[in-house]
Amino acid sequence: FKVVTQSTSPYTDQKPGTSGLRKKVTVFQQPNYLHNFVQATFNALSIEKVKGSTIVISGDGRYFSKDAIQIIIKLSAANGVRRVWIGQDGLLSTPAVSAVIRNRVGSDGEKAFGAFILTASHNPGGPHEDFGIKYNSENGGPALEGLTNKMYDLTKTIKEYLIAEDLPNVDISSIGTTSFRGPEGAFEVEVFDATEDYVNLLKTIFDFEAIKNLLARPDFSFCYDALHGVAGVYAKKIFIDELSADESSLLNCVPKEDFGGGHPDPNLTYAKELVARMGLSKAAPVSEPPEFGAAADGDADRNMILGKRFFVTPSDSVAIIAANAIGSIPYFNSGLKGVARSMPTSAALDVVAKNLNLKFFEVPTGWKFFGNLMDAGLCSVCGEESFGTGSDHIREKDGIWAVLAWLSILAHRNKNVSADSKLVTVEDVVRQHWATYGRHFYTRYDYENVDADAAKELMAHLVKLQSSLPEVSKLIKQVRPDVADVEKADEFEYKDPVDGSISSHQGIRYLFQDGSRLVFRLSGTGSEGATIRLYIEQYQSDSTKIGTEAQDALAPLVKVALSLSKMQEFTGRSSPTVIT
Ligand code: VG1
Ligand code: CO
Repeated sequence: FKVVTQSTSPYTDQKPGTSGLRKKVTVFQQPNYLHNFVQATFNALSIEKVKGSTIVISGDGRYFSKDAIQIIIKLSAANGVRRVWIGQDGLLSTPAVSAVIRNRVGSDGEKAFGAFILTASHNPGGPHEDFGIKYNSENGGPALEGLTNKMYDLTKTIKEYLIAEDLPNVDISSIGTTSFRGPEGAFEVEVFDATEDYVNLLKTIFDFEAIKNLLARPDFSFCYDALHGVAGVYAKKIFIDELSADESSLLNCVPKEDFGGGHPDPNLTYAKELVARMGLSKAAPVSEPPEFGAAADGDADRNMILGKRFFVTPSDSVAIIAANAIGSIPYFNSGLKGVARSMPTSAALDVVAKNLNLKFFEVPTGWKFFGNLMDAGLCSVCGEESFGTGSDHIREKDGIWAVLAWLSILAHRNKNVSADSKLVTVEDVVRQHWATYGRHFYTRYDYENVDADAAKELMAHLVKLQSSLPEVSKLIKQVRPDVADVEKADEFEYKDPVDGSISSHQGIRYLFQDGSRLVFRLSGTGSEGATIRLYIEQYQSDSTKIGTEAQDALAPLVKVALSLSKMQEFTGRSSPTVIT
């Protein structure tokens, strides 16, 4: 093939958000839009480093992925990449990409330098929906802000890109290697089994035999919903082939370009089928729901864990995994190096860390901040309230890992429970946890696609309010005299303990005297308008009160949050789009 230098003009909107660049497919289809971003990434990495390297390109299979993969192959070839690795059909979950970067070794001993992950995660897919691209670095984790800022700067001035225009499209549907010759020598495209590296890694972490025995119990039943995302590929391999679960336990496990028209976000609103099957839908009651249910998002890094008629909040989930890891999960048998959560995630994990005397970190929203801690050996288990849980086995959150972690805990708890006595259930595990550590009532209100200026004004109003706490307390007392006073209010800022970098404006916090918290943030993953996230949390250690319904327990704080922020006044919304 020949290398052609094409001239191009910059786009002004290519700033990566919380997790890569996410836009409508139609935006990505503009002339040179994807080309510019990929070339800017290569330039930011430095062309010397890109030359001769191995790069992974794959994603969740959403609409436009197939076209994007062929374009990125041609750009990679022209920029001197030596080898491209692609999961069969262009599919690799985000955690699998991380595993491939960290663990896959090529025929001549080489490893991957980085990856382009093609996904917009939990956002819908299709010709009129979202596409996304994210670059992951050599440690298997999302590019850090230093790199993404550099990429963004370069997209604003880009004048040309290099492309191998005459390189034929590569067949990515079958496993095998295709070789080409360019001006600088050989260029290879290797298509491999998407499950291989990832499943091998998971087998070194969990006791598959113990999980298999749990799934085989007559009193246990299981259900997994991939919401037509890429998790389906792994679910078949792991739950059916490896763990011998019944085919009928898989829902929506065929990956689709448009996720079957759904919203591939594993929460109580969007994972409707699973929620109904688990007996959590008032409109569609079922007589005998499964004991365990779980769902994933489009790129399979998120998870939702459900018991029979029972929802586990993601903030509780990470705390419970941390509290039970040792003994249940062989990978952790030598102990936990530390634990971490994102700032808006509830403090349930903090209490576990304190009790078990573990190192603890609070980082801004987005998985990239956990990576440095893990690379430095400071953190083993971490999580976010947004249905993200994971560990230092890779540098991304991991949806299937979380499911296997829960199954491991249940297997361990039921090890000595015979099939004719009562099974220890998901609900039992959670209630016992609350009884030991207290309960953090938690809810998140999302206001999606709000007018961007209105959202900014609301945030500015909340920051301004922070300058007078007596004033805030007065306002609160007018609405709910039973709510505690605000003790501290600020904008969260994080100093990375490893590299010293500072991330500011990471969310507006109101911290109450009784440990309750209100947090306000603007989403960095949307593709139009603004999304306001309101996080509400209250701690309860009184054992007679921990059984209350979350929405009832939190009602006073919700009222305070809506009134302090003047939500309806600024946004015109009387209720949120999604409550989780
Ligand atoms: C959201 C979540 C955040 C998560 C991010 C990426 O970001 O709140 O916790 O890390 O999505 O998840 P934001 O900026 O919209 O609040 V995923 O599954 O899109 O990689
Ligand atoms: Co995701």
